[in-house]
Amino acid sequence: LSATVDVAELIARHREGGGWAHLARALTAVENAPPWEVVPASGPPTHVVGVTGPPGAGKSTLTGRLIEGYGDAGARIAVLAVDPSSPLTGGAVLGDRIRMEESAQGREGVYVRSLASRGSAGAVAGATRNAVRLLEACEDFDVIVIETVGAGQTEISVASLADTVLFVTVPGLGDGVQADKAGIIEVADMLVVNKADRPGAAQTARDLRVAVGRAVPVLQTAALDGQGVDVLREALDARWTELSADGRLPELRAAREASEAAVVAEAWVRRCAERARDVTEEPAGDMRATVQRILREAAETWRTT
Ligand SMILES: Nc1nc2c(ncn2[C@@H]2O[C@H](COP(=O)(O)OP(=O)(O)OP(=O)(O)O)[C@@H](O)[C@H]2O)c(=O)[nH]1
Ligand SMILES: [Mg+2]
Repeated sequence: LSATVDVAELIARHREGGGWAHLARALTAVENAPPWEVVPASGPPTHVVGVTGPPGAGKSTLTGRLIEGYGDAGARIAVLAVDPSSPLTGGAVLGDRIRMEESAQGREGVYVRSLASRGSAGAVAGATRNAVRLLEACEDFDVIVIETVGAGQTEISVASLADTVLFVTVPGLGDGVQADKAGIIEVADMLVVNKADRPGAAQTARDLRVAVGRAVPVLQTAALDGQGVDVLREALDARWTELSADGRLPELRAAREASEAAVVAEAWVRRCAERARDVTEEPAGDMRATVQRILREAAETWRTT
């Protein structure tokens, strides 16, 4: 990263021990960096779980339970709560963080952090990807959870960073899912009907199975009292063991890298478009010359980074 902060150095210092301060600084650096600054992948792969779904489905409560479950099992877990800063979800993250920090309280090897990313889907996904890379580089975690709220393309871009995409919904939302054919459901690896203490959970689970139309585990949880969370954790671990054993992981990660390239490209194009807009505000701004200059600049940057 070309920022004033030496991320590699911070990670090295984190690994020497001494709390979370170095990691926190490194994460702040990537949070503020443009998405085309790519933290290189390093260290052995860590299971990255993307938790997503409609607002209020119980993602944070469920993640809190996972923190407790993994913590009790002696596993180390990092959680990134991604706030796409849309008007719809603004402010959600603070409450999330409080809920999850309650679960994390007093537990060693648990790191919870919110990532307040601004901008396009590409920008948010870029910052999240870099944060995940940092956490992986720490070699300090067994699981990395990314929680993101249902928010269209941003949700999909962020979830696609995960090795396992967990879609959380609630009883009664089975029909809405059917309309989501080209959406998040398409990339989900596991579905959870949370709030199973409410009526209709089994029916929603059946509707989901039909709507998805492929072999994807559909689980039921009641995160508030912790029911079903152990089964979920076992399913997550089983998937990770399988991915690691059957050779699919490198394939999956390669696909993830390809979508990263798209994220970086998207961020670049947007930046160029913004610049073009600025310049045309000048008197008699010459659009064609501007575009040519931007493309030349982009090409030079691509060549050198
Ligand atoms: N009845 C019931 N309520 C639940 C359950 N899990 C979560 N809740 C409640 O649902 C509300 C939303 O929970 P959150 O965990 O904040 O949901 P979220 O999906 O993280 O919400 P956003 O991040 O705002 O999208 C809270 O009031 C929880 O206490 C459950 O299993 N049963
Ligand atoms: Mg939440």
